[in-house]
Amino acid sequence: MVPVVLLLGGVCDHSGKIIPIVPEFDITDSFESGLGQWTAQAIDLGEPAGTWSIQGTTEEASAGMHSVQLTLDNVSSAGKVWIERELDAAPTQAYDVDISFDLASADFGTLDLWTVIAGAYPAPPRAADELTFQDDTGNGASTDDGYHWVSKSYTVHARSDEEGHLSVTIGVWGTSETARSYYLDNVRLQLTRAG
Ligand SMILES: [Ca+2]
Repeated sequence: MVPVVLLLGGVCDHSGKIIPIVPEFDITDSFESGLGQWTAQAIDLGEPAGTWSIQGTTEEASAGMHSVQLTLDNVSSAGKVWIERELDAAPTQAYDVDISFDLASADFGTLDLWTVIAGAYPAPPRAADELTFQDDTGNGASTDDGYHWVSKSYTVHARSDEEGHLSVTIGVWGTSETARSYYLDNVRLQLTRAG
C-alpha cells in the first residue's frame, strides 16, 4: 500500500500505524568549542573596508557558556557578515530546511534595526542577491538596556547540487552606518526531503 502523508508529520504503514517523519539531518550547535564546522564570511564591506570579526566568545550565551560573536563596523551601510556550514546531502535533492537559533541583539525599538540573514543554497552565496534576508534584529525592548536573546526560526527550501552540496547561512545585514555586535547560539538545523 502507498503510504499516506499526514498533516501531523508522519506516514501510515499498512496497519495504520503512524510512522514519524525523521529529518535526514538534525544538527545542533552551541559553539562550546568555537565555530566548529562553521566558517566566517563577509561581503560589501566598503572601500576602504570596514572591520569585522566572527569568533567564539564567553561574553554572552543562551546555552552553555559560549556563543559566536558577529561584529561589523559598517562603513558601507551595506555590509553583511554570516556563518556558513556546508552539508553533504543527497545529490540534486530538494529539502525543506528548518533553521532555528538564538540571537542576542542590543537593537531596541523599531527604528534603525538591522536584518537577519538565514538561508540554504546549493553553492555558498558570495553576493547580496544570492543571500536570503529575513526579519529584523530587534530585541523586543523599548529602551536601550543592552543585549536580549531572541529565538529565531525560519523554514527555507533548497536543492543540493549534483555532488550533494548544500550550504546554510546565518548572520546579519548591516542596513545602517554603525558598528554593532550580535551573538548567535543554540543553532538547530533540520533538513527533510521535499516531495
Ligand atoms: Ca553555547
